[in-house]
Amino acid sequence: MQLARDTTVTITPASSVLTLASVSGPASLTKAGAGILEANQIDIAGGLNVSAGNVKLLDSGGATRNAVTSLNIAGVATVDLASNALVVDYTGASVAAAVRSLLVTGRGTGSWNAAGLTSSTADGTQTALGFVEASDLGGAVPPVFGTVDSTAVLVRYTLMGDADLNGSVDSVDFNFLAANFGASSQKWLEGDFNYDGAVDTVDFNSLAANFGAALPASSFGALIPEPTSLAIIGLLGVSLSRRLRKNKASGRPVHGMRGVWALCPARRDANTLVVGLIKQ
Ligand SMILES: [Ca+2]
Ligand SMILES: [Ca+2]
Ligand SMILES: [Ca+2]
Repeated sequence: MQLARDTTVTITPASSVLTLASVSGPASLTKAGAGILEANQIDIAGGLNVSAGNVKLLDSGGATRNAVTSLNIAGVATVDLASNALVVDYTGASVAAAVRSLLVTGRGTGSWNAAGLTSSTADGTQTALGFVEASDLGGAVPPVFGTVDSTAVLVRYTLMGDADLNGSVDSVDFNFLAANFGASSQKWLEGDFNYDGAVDTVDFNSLAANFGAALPASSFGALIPEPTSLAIIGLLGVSLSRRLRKNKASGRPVHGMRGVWALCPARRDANTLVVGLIKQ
């Protein structure tokens, strides 16, 4: 559906479903009514406003890029991103905090099945929706988001622990988490994968469980197997060990590391520290 001008689509009653291949054009889309609007893709140079009901982006065998210039979801309404990606290409003041608030409500109690910006594909254990301010990625915007300017908020379905939203969980993600460990009021990029603001052992365990795994490039089959738990422990242990030694040698505090020590019941060396965290 090509939008030539701002358009309101009303779907009612709640059991009604309107399925569109794609929605594009230089205009805003408002979805009203308690029914469901399904689409393979929404890529518009305008806002997406959902005053009621559900807008669902369909799974299509790979992460589809969707784009809007603003996103408004009423309290009882839902945008279901499923396994896809969304660019909120705003102008002016950042909308990152507002998008995060929509994700917090969409996550609900952890199952990603509540009103707001949510994902019926995410399970909240292995997968979730992550978000990031594009400018915080330092130019390393994952290809799934296409070309974006510095004023854009990026959201995608991905693995828990994938801080930089590139679809895999590795040492880059771990370093984001480690640098902020023990801090509060943090965001996904900084290692808060369960949206409580804190970067702690819950987030660490999510990352550790997916360490070495990647989203399938073009299918939704089994995730690429991760290495053994022992390998995860060893790798993370080495990384933390280096940080701690650096801290000790310089005499200067490394941000976040105090929290790691405080949480560890057995801290004779760095490897013991990490094993202790994983076992919590
Ligand atoms: Ca922009
Ligand atoms: Ca990553
Ligand atoms: Ca957290």
